Amino acid sequence: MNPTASSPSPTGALTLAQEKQVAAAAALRWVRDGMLLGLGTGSTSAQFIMQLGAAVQNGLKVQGTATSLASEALARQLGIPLIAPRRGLRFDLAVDGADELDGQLRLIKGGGGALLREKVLETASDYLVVIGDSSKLVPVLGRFPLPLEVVPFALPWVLDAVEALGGAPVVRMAQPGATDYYFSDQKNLLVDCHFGQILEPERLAAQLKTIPGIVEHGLFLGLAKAAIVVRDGAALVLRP
Ligand code: ABF
Repeated sequence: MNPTASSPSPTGALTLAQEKQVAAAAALRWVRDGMLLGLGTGSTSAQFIMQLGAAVQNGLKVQGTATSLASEALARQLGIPLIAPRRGLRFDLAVDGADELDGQLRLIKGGGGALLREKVLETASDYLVVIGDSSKLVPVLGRFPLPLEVVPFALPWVLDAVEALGGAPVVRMAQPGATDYYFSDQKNLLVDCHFGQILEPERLAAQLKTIPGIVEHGLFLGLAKAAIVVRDGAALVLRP
């Protein structure tokens, strides 16, 4: 599980919550008047959306589309003009969090349950910048279980197929210890897959794409153009 926001960051300089604020503020400096923005999901993205909302109140002229109903509600509440998906819509900049990122900016995303809309929207973006606290950068992906979005009907066969690939699949529940399933904004299930170290993310991604019923997986490969991660209280910009 991701460390809680109030726990001290691995570096000790700032709390994780403070690190998220620093990363979000650094990303905000990349936003220009007139931009069409992809708005991410999760607590770090929420920091960015809140800071963006303040900038909009101060006259910044942007529009956005959110990667989840939760982010959409937050953006609307803050007065950020929203645009609905339409043919030909592309985003100048998408800002989103991640559960893990490696040195090649390969990502695991989906811990927040929004991986499908995130991947759709970020594929339609000219520039994805990932923002994260100091717990996100890892040498090898896989400490965080890989989320899959799965059509409910297909669940038994998807679980079998993931195990055949060497993963230990766990269906996400609405709450820890609950008896009812978590459902995505699209009313699909989320399956968190423990593969251990993922040494060949591209190969695993290709294998997962062959399994019918998996709507999308949480490996984001070749999408992020940059990442802003916080280390020792400072925002570092990483590029592949
Ligand atoms: C979202 O950001 C998800 O893909 C990912 O799970 C989440 C990370 O959450 P947080 O920023 O709260 O650590 O985009």
